[in-house]
Amino acid sequence: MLNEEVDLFYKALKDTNLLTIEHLTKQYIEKQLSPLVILNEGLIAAMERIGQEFKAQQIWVPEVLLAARNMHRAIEMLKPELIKTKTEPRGKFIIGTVKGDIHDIGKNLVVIMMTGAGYEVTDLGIDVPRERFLEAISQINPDLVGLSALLTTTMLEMENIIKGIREANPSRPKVIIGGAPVTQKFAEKIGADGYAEDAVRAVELANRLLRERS
Ligand code: B12
Repeated sequence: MLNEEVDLFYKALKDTNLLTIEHLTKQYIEKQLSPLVILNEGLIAAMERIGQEFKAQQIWVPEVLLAARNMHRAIEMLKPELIKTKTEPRGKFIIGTVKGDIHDIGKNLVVIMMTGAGYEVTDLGIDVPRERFLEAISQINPDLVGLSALLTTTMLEMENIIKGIREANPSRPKVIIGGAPVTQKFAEKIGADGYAEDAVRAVELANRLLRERS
């Protein structure tokens, strides 16, 4: 996508009028552009700029909240396109954003892509404590669990949750983690089975882990 096109998404994310992002997203869907290109090269690239401005204290939480609201709307519009590829049931997946953290745009994208790839997904939402993960795991018996965190402080909670999961059952479920501050190295350090940097790679990782298991 051209720089000027990313500008359009950036401006639409900052617009208080929801119609702006709706019109733009609709226009790009009608152009028959791949929904993943609209998402990654348009919306996520524009959101990254907003993150940088936030970091540099050029904008504040209300503006980021506005961008998040607009991003949610655009993702809702892309959702039918993103999950079109639905295939045979692959396995059960539980996901949540860990305790203390309310960021959910990335997690919701992982939910959409995993659903599209045929996983039966249970979304525990945001600010999810370790006990809630453990309770859901014992009720649902998933093949995979996903933990999301966007803050350097809350990513530490992931280790605590993984310890609880392993204490209950050392071999099942597989645990995958993600979120902007998370790395492969961190995943290895805290005993996760895998890390993925985006929602498409999350599906590839999940498929690989389940193949290796069987
Ligand atoms: C939007 C946003 C918000 C919104 C969130 C709205 C919402 N509903 O999510 C609001 C305004 C609420 C917010 C609040 C705060 N935020 Co904020 N926020 C952001 C921002 C700008 C974008 C995040 C985002 O949605 N990115 C787009 C998505 C698509 O990307 P993603 O989340 O990384 O997800 C992808 C991958 O990481 C991966 N993935 C994600 N989860 C998972 C899970 C699994 C299992 C896998 C495999 C993969 C995976 O796949 C996703 C899709 O491709 C970031 C900046 C940034 N660069 O991340 C700051 C940022 C995360 N926020 C930050 C901060 C500091 C805060 C606040 C503390 C601010 C404050 N003073 O109150 C609060 C924290 C509130 C809390 N307790 O959680 C800092 C964190 C700094 C740090 N080092 O910890 C950041 C980095 C901004 C900055 N540069 O300073 N924020």
